This record gives sequence, C-alpha cells and structure tokens, in this order.
Amino acid sequence: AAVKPLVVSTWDSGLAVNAVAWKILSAGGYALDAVEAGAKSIEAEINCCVGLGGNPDRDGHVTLDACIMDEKYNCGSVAFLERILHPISVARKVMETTPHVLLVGEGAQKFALQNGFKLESGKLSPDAEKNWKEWLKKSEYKPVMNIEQQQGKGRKGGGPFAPAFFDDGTPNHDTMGTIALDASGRLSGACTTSGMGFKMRGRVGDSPIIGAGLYVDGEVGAATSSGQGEEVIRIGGTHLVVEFMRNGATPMEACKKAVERLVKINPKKAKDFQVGFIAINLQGEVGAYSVNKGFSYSVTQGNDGGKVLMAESYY
Ligand code: SD4
Repeated sequence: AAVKPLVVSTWDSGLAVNAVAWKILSAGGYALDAVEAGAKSIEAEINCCVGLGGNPDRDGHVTLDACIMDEKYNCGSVAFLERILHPISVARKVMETTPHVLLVGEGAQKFALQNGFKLESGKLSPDAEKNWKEWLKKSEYKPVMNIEQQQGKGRKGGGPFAPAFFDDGTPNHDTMGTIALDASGRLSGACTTSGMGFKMRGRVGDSPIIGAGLYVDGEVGAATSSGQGEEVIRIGGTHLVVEFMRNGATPMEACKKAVERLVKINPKKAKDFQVGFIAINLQGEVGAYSVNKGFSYSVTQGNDGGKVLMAESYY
C-alpha cells in the first residue's frame, strides 16, 4: 500500500515548505491546499529566489512565475507578474475562476488586483538591491550552477531560508517545486520562483509552464523541476518524467531518463548547467535525479518528520 500522505519539495529549503504542507496533509486535507500553503510560506520569506524578496531582472524589477495543478488536469499559471506577494494563489485563481491556464504581466497583475490581492511596493529587498548593483558592474548573464552551495560552501547565514549566495556574491537559484499525494490518494503540485536572477526583462523560465516546471497526472504521478529553465522547456521536462512513469518507470528511473535526454541533446553544454527533477507516483514512491551533483530535495512522508536527501546525478 502506498505510504501516504506524502510531500516532496526541491532543495533543502523545501523541508520547511513540506512542514507547512504536512499540517494540512496529516489532518486528511487536500493535496492542492497543502502545496499552495507550502508555496505561500516561502513566497512570504525574504530569499534570493522565490517571492518579492528575490533577485530582480536586469532592469531592477522582480518578476514572478508560478503554477499549480490538481489531480484532474486542472491547472493555472502566472508569469512575469510584478508586485504581488502570492503568485501561487493568483495561479490557483486563474485555474479555478477563468477559462484560461496562463496569464502574464500586466494582465496577470490586473487580474490579481481585481481578485483582492494587494499591490506591493516594488521595492527590492536589501539583499536583492545589493546583488543587483553588484551584478550591474559587470552585467554578465551567466547562469550559475547550484552545486557548491549544496556542498556547504559559500552559503551565507544559516537555516532553511538562508539566502543562497556564493561568497563572491554570485546569486544561486532555488525555485520551490512541491508535489504531494494526500491521504485520499489525490495528487497536486505547485511551483513558484522569481526566476533566474538578472534575466532579460520579460524572460520566463520553465517554472510557470505546465509540462516543463510542473506536471501532475492524477492517474500516474507528479513531477517538478529546478535549474536552468530553458533546458527544461526544451524537453518538456516534467511531462516527460510523468510519461516515463506511465510507461512503467519508477519515479527515480523517470527522472534519470529525463536527465539523460537533456544530456544527450546537450553533449557539450550539460556539464555546465544544472537541472534537477523530483517525482512521486500514486504508489507513494519518490525519486529525484539531476544533471550535476548538488541537487538536494526534501521528503516528508508517514510522520517521519521529514528529511533532506541528495539526488544522484549524471555527472
Ligand atoms: C528558471 N527554473 O527560472 C527556474 C530557476 C530555478 O532554482 O529553478 N532555480 O529557469
């Protein structure tokens, strides 16, 4: 029998997110409510990579991407959303109250305001401000692999929400993807991010793209991703992971096969970028795999209090 409920999130920062989700799951609540609550908890924190405290785009504006999906193929998403605290909840509103899946930019913001969300100041967090000014000096857009941080080097501060920066000030990125199976066997997922730091204005990554940053199939399983979004979009990453599971792969095998696809189409580049997938299935099995070393993930299942694991990697 499946060990449920179960919630899995990307990175070590996912442990605190799981704990929020677990309150709902352990009380017999709905997986969708659990993943939304988890995502909201980290959106409200000041950290480099999720929510309004995150690193801005090149022009100095924080633009947020998020999506959510339930066990019945209902999904909602927002991208390039500015000055709204909880993009995940706007995504859920898109899912539940509009005939659409994805709203972007000004239109997404207008929709949020019409639905009672508040317009925040748009001021950068002190860390984000500092990092942006630092970045402007060289204005070099070079995505950094999230590796060393996970090996304990260069991370400033402590605790699950410590800002993930290298000692030289280079920001790292930690998108929050959360997937859950509730006590009734319903699957859901949420993904939320401020995206790649210092991205081109208007750039949208994989995180709000259904089938790239997140996919849930109520008959099979769920998957979410973190890392270099462009590479995930190129292979329809999480949809691919879920389809591998449909065809019999375990979550771990499915994540591995998707990573192998990424490496195969990027024989020269793959060593220099990071992508990690996590997946769960209806049987309550969990898997993860990344291109390069250093992708951690957090698993909370069956009252074990939760644990952080390091994914196996291709390299
Ligand atoms: C993006 N996938 O915007 C996101 C970034 C990320 O950990 O995952 N950071 O491409």
